[in-house]
Amino acid sequence: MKSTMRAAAAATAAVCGAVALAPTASGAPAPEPRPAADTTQTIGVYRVSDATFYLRGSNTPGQADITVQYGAFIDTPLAGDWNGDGIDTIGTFRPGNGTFYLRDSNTRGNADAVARFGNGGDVPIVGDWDGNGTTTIGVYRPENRFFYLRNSNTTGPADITFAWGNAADVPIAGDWDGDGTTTIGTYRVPNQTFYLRNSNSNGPADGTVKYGAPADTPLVGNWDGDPYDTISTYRVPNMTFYLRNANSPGNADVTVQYGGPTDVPLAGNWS
Ligand SMILES: [Ca+2]
Ligand SMILES: [Ca+2]
Ligand SMILES: [Ca+2]
Ligand SMILES: [Ca+2]
Repeated sequence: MKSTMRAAAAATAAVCGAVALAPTASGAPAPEPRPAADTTQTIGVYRVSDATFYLRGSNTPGQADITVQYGAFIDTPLAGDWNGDGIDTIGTFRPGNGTFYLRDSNTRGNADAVARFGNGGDVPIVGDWDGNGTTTIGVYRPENRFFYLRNSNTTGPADITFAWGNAADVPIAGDWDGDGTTTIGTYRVPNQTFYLRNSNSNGPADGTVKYGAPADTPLVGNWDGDPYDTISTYRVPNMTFYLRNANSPGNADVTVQYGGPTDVPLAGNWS
């Protein structure tokens, strides 16, 4: 994600600053500039039947590179950079108690952050709403079509609240315009259309893209490492990801068969 790139740039700037202030008499060679962090995301799935994440390190068919049992079978899986270190890690939202359980590594263990936020019937969404490099929590409430977004992964009130979308919409989130902040969107299942908004506020869609087939699950990711998150879908009957590198109609840029029939698709920069 863009936030990853920004964090890398900040780290590089910090190194350069330290060099400028260091005494030159030491004779120590100047460190090589660090290469920009890889912001490319790859696919993964959460298998409901065994409450396990199967994460893949490339957008190609094959075995999972990382397998992590985490959460309960009733949970909704999540992925994000909860601690701002450039790596996306796993998390879940438990509908029964409206609680997020976020883990800072893609390994088994207890949640590093637990946040009570939203109601049991809410749909979780996550993003870097304030552009500071960390992914934080949010929910979409279908009953009133309101988004509730929070800028920290802690229990507390929403920092941003607004209405958007229609009753049949599935909420999504991404950095559509590459400015470093995540904003919302929806996928309208009956007409297989993405509606994208470049600010977290009420107003018209900034982009409308027809993409996918009936029964597809929408997915958002940055598959090519440019500054933009883009739309994609996962098709359950043939367990195939249809990844697109532009927020425009067209054919998938990458097609990957991966996962199983009860799986939920994910995207992340896993390692
Ligand atoms: Ca992280
Ligand atoms: Ca943030
Ligand atoms: Ca943005
Ligand atoms: Ca991209």
